[in-house]
Amino acid sequence: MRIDVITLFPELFTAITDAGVTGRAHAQALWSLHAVNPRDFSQDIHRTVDDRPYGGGPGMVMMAEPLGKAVESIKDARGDAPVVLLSPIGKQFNQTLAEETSRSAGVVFVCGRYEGIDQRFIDKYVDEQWSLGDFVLSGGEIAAMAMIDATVRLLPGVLNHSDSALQDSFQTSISGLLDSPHFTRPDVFDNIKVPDVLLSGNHARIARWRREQSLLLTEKNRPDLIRAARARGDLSREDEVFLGTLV
Ligand code: 4HQ
Repeated sequence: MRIDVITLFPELFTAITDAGVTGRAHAQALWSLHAVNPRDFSQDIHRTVDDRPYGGGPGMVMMAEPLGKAVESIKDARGDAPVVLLSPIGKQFNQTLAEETSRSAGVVFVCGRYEGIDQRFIDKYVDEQWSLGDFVLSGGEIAAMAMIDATVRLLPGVLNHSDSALQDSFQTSISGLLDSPHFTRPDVFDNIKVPDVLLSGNHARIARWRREQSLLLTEKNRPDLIRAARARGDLSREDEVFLGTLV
């Protein structure tokens, strides 16, 4: 997978190219990152990329021309990958969008800074707008990195244990329930013992216990996800009995 980013801060992306699961996958060439700095396409000696807003008001606005030239510079390399602007007005990113992106050839992320971006750039070049959530960031870079991380770990061959992506919280393809709690050695910590069932060696009982913990945790923290799982037909009669929906 090829990911392009248009950013004034390309060095920030070493957080995902040089560390952890995404770093290992990058070293294995399972994905590549191509950062383009709009400052390199500025027209003046000061390498200006922002200016004061027409009509007045606080802060600065990113100029259309350096951003447009940055996108034009990757026109041939990006193929038909969509140009995605990180913005709180966009579609909220979620696991389904991460899955769809992981099945695509790539994305061009445009990371804004300052108060905003000249609307003429957005109208001419941007195909979609995606949001990390309902909060205000100082730049699109952290949002883009979160989305790239969620996407890259779904690529074939990235996770060493083939099941771990499927078991994670929010992985909609298994059940859309939250993950059950995890424990490792020692078996007693701060006078608290690991649940006996996990030491029993009885894999059917362990699987049922984990399912019930998922149901409990999801009912407590995200009852909306229980309703969605029920609507999809993902809850068994046994699950419903456990939740107390049935006798
Ligand atoms: N932005 N999800 C970048 C965000 C944001 C979000 C506001 C986009 C600031 C400079 N991006 N500008 N939420 O808050 O993606």
